[in-house]
Amino acid sequence: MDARKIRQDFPILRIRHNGKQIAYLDNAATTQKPRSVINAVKEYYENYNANVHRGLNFLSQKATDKYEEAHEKTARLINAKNSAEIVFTKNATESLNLLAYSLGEKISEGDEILLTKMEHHANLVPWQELAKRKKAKLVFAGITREGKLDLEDFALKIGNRTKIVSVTQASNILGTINPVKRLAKEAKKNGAIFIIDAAQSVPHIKIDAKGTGADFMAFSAHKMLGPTGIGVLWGKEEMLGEMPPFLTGGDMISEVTFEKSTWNKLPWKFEAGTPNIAGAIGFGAAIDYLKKIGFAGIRAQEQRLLKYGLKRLSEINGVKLYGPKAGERTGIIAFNLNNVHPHDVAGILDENAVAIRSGNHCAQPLMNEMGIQGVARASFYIYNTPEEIDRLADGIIRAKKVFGV
Ligand code: 7TS
Repeated sequence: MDARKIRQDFPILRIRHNGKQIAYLDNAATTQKPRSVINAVKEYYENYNANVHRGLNFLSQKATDKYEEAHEKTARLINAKNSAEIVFTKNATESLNLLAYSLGEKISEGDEILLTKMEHHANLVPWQELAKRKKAKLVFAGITREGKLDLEDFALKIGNRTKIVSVTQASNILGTINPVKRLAKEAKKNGAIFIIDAAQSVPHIKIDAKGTGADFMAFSAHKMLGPTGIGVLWGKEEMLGEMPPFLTGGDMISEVTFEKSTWNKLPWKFEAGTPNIAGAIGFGAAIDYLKKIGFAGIRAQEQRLLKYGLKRLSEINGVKLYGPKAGERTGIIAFNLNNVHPHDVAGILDENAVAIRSGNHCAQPLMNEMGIQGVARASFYIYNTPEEIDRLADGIIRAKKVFGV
């Protein structure tokens, strides 16, 4: 894998800010798009824009074929049984909301929903709302001082009242990779539904949906080179088949009378209204691009960057790093610099065209648990280079001088 060559496929990486070339290190928020993805979207709008599943005209047929092909590519990417198991949503957040709504039927007063203390708000707030509606209880597995999931606590918190377990596969702050296969086994032993928030894992590691033992998985295309506005819910066919739809209206029905309706087959039952056709087609092109590189190469490259980044940043006096050691995490480095607010660190880096993110990263309870207000976060992807990490380190050293710490 040659990051320098890969960079040439990403037009945006040429742009300059304050006279300096951009070093984009905010990939956990969203990734940049290669020309093949941009062109696939453009091609659709220029050559076969039409609605899907609606017209017999040749444009609609081509759009439908490409839209359905994107479902198939996604199914193959994560090793789903078939494309009936792939529901396109707006993003991981919508996928998780769909589950919290649609699985709500199975929840009664006193039931427990088990999450972890490292969840993104997207895998917390929908469950809070469900718990409120059904008078169910939210339970949280803790984290260790190293920033790993406390497996003993997880085992203690799961029991015969647990109906749903929903866990992030990779933390968006600590980078921690959770042993989802093992957690799924424990959930199943207790008769619970097991859900994976895979927003930070599918873009970075080879995923085997069938093999994990999970029932559902949620992720977003925009964190893996695809367009914004397109997300995925994978679910076991028999589970999705039993569940009521989340949104209702056009395309998700089989037959409609004035009195009642019946539902379309999977996955269309869960895709009401005109979907994000361009987004899905762009996502298909993103999957092709990632597969050509291969996930073994992607992971190895990210680990090289991570190790180099951890080394460089640990050499700077006053930098505190969070999260487990390399090998047990993805290419994310969360850090703080003495008493400097993370927004101020990010501001100094931005002056030098080094783009990171700062704040609570939509995981405010985790920040509270760690006893901090926020962190600065650099996150890597296939086009990043060690030179960009040097610029990150130089920027932090400059921030030290500016703030006199
Ligand atoms: N789950 C995790 C673990 C995430 O990191 C995110 C987004 C989501 C769910 C929600 O994804 P969305 O596409 O529906 O918004 N995380 C981040 C982040 O860390 N910085 O910006 C967005």
